[in-house]
Amino acid sequence: MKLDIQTINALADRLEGCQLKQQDTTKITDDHPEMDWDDAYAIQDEIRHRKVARGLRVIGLKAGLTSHAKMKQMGVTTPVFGFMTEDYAVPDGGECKLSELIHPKVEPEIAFVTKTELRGPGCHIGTVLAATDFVMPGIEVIDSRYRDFKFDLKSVVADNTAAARFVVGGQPMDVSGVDLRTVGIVLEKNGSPVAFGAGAAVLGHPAAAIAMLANHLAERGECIPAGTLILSGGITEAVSVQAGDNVTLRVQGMGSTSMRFI
Ligand code: 0L1
Ligand code: MG
Repeated sequence: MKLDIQTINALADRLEGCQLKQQDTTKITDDHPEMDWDDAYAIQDEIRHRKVARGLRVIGLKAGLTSHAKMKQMGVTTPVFGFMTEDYAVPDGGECKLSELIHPKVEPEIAFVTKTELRGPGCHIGTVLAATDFVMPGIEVIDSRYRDFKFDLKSVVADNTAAARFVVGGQPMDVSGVDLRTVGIVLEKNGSPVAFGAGAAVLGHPAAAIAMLANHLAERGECIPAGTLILSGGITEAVSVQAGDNVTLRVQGMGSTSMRFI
């Protein structure tokens, strides 16, 4: 690690402060170019500790930047991992308040729920499918705390991968009933299709993103516990939203989930 604990704490305060006050900031590597990956995840960990200390439960994990469309959109090459607390969950068909966010965008994703613990190293698509209880449609609302979404990978890891809100719903499906590579998705805004894709856009198979997450956690001595909800990453580019927008994700064979921005 290159940063001392006082700097890690100050950066966690800065980033979480931006989230809580709906303010943006410049990317933190501008001020700390020496920052390494351990520093970036340590800042994210500090943000998680602050939320848990305020009584919020961590209710899910996420992989981000897992599709070539997203990587190209953001000019990066590697997936990143983050967490979601209970206040990020929007009920299916419910409302998402723009006044609590900076400049949100939505991403169509496949959500996994595990039935057994997943512990790396060495996790692969097979171990992930064996440990999966069901999959279902999920929309992630990302809200980078960085001005104009200008960041690099370490800055986005420190910012908990822009996690902000999510909704899951539709028809939960056993993984034996679906080929997650070829499953089709349509993201609609106000009834009009705005993005299309198939599961394979995520690292060739969405379960590969979950395997990468498990192997990443293993390097930190952690695992994915049974019963964990995990968003596997945007299948398409992220789509901007405004007040009044209704966003629906339809996934082949799994129904739909939606939210409305107010
Ligand atoms: O979920 C994700 O793909 C993370 C995205 C983080 C970068 C962004 O703000 O688009
Ligand atoms: Mg995402």
